Amino acid sequence: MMNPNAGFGTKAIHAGNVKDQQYGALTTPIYQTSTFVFDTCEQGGRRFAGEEGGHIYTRLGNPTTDVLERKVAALECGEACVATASGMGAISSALWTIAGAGKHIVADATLYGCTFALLNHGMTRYGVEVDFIDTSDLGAVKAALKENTCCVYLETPANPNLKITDIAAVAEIVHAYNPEIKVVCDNTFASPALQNPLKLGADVVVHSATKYLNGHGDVIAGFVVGDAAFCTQVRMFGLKDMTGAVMDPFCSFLILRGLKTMELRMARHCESAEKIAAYLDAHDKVETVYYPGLANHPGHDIAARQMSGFGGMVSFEVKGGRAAGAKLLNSMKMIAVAVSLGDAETLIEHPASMTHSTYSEEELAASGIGAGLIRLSVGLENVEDIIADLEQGLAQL
Ligand code: LCS
Repeated sequence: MMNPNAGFGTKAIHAGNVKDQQYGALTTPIYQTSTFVFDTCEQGGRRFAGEEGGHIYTRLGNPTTDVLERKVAALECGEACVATASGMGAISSALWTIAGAGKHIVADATLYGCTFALLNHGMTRYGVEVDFIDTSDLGAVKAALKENTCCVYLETPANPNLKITDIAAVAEIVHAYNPEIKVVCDNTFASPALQNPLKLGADVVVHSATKYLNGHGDVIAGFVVGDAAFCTQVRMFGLKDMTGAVMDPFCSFLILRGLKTMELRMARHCESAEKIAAYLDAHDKVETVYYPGLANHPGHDIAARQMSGFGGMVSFEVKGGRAAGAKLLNSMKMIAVAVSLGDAETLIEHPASMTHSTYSEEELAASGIGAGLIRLSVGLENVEDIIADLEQGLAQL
């Protein structure tokens, strides 16, 4: 039995593991099977009826993925977890479990582009009402709640401008209005190594595990974490019937492997990002830096309270706007021009034309996503080498 007070690194390695009774394997084996054989017809019936445990079919559960789900639940301090084939699979499986025609969702206006599209262009087609607000404005949160509100959805730090929302304050306002409303927090940017939204009062955490949780840029994956009853609904309806976005057992294995070093990786991401944010902030070719670790960031105090580190993402605008930003991207020698984040490699991208191209120009402006904004995912290379690449690029502007 795992000590519930064990540290993050220990849990990432040991929580949820099952001793291999057959061969004594140290690492969790990959059960690369779609289905499971029943002893009898009656046993199959009992498993479908939920009268007996045991596996049925990998869309409903798999032994490799079970270990990973228990581990991520432990890391997020949640009762249960459901693994999915992508972050969007997690978000859509959770939201289709919560919402339906006639229901109302309040969402922050600054979201990953495809989450924004799902809410703005997808769910509204099926009779779900969605209002976009600024969840860092607590008055706006209070004013947006209605009788049919079923969910308040936010990211903190938000993709791509690292806006910070006070999770505890939002949860308090929402639950005082109606305890049934689910506060859903996308914890992808912080990761559970730096922030646990459930401990701050959120009801549900969603993740793109494509990012820091896996950490090696080789899978697309997601998680939903919450109480056991909600996760069962997600597994048996949102995931099983609505999206079918199930994690593959080999992907589960890769994430189990990646998680073993997560605490070390996050410490390095944070340390380097803090240095790079300070370097950019002092650079005369740089207009603005968005990093919650900088004292001039509007969410700095809240971030210092609700996060144990400021994360590995740094966004900034260079003088000369969008054209100068494009020139900087094109001049990178080591840093890769690519979307995604949380990998060992440092990645740089232009949200307005890439990750957030689902927003119209007006929506970008209303959401505080500048046309020239550049987003940097600080990798695990030596920080001097990352800064040297930025330096040679900035020198060309
Ligand atoms: N939530 C956040 C905060 C994200 O950044 C992403 C993907 C998702 C959910 C969706 O996860 P996926 O389905 O891709 O696993 N963000 C990306 C990004 O910023 N660049 O490329 C993908």
